[in-house]
Formats: sequence, C-alpha cells, structure tokens
Amino acid sequence: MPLAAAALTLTVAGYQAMATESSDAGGTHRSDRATGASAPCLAGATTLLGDLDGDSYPDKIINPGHTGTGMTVQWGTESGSFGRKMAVKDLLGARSGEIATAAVADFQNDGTLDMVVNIVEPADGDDPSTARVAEYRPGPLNRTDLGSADSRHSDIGDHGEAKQLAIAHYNDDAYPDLAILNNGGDGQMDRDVRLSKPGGGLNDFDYEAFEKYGEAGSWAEPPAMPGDGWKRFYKSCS
Ligand SMILES: [Ca+2]
Ligand SMILES: [Ca+2]
Repeated sequence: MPLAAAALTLTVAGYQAMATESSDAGGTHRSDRATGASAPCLAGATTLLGDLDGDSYPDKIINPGHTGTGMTVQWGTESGSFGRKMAVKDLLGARSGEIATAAVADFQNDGTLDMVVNIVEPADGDDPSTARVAEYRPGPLNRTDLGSADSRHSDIGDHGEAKQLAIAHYNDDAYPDLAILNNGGDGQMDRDVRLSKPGGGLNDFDYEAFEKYGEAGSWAEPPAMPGDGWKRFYKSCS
C-alpha cells in the first residue's frame, strides 16, 4: 500500500474512533438535563451537594465517616432548601439484618451524581455471603427507590461481603474510583478497588489494580479506607 493511502486509512480510523467517542458522549443525553445544575460541591467534609435525581436542583448527601453505611439524602427544592433526611438504606429497601452500603460521585463526570450500592446479609460463619443487590447506578436516580434506568450489575458483591464503600482517587484521571472494604472469608478483610474506565464508569475486579492500590488485611486489623475521595474531586461550595 502506498504510504499516503496508509496514512489516509489511519486518519479515517482515527476519525471513526473520534466519531464513536462523540456519539457516546452524545448518548449521555442526561447531561442535557443536568446543564442547569451546577457541579457537585462540598458543603462540609462529609456533605456533598449535587443533583442526584436529575431535576437540576442540588440534593444534599451526607456520608458520616465516609463509610457508605450511614448515608442520607435530602432532595433539593427550587428555592434552594432541602427536604427531610432519608436514610439511603431505607430507600434502597434493605431488609432487617442486611448491610447496605452506598458510594456517591459523578463517576461519568457528566454533572449528575451516580451511585454504587451493595446490599448483603452478613454470613455468621467463615464463608462470606454474596450480595443480594450490587449495582452501579448512573444518575439520575429515582427519588423513591434510588433506581436508575441504566443500572448495571457490579461484581463488588460477588466475591465477598462489602462492609464499606468509599470514593477514592487512585489512577490519575478525572473520574472517581471506588474502594471496597471486603470480607473475603476465613478472617480475611481486604481493601478492594474498582478503577474508573477511560471516559468514566467503573471496571470490574482486576488483580493488577488490587496489587497496586488494594491491601490485604484481617478481621482484627482491617486495611485503612480512603476518607478524602470527595475532596479529591469536588471543591468547597463556598
Ligand atoms: Ca435534585
Ligand atoms: Ca454522572
């Protein structure tokens, strides 16, 4: 093939790759709805203001201790006030005896907040149980049950019991990553990680990522979890 033709082929391939990317970006039609919403911001160390239900008004998400277990949501109103505090575990429909964990960030960086949820009934023996619900839920989320039209199964609940979820900034891009405090059974307690994909969203388990950013620990000495995830991605509201 003549050199010029090869170069042209490459250019066309490059153009097609770009076209695919931009049509993907166009596919995030929800960003249109979020254009009126301002970027999420921090109203305190454990309080994030951002639009979670897609009505363009910022909602208040409080995450005590950054553990994902005691998270609450208050829906924002047109006047800028917030409704009553709702426990995320109740909205998710966690049953008695189950542990519900959630992590909130704009994983796609499109202006609307997204959520990762995990619901599991802890095992009473050495073997961990698997999650009843483990999903990545791109916003906007339904006010009544935090459901998403684009929910996807997440593998965070497949290989152990998620005790805590936390936003992290591991690989060096604009998209949030996830840390999972995971009971792997037989006394093992690990910090697992799910790294962002190029363009946003989360990858599945990856051993290389675990080796680089994760940590093995025990029930007696669990690994530390990140507490600065929100701070790494969002500025103070004031
Ligand atoms: Ca809202
Ligand atoms: Ca988003």
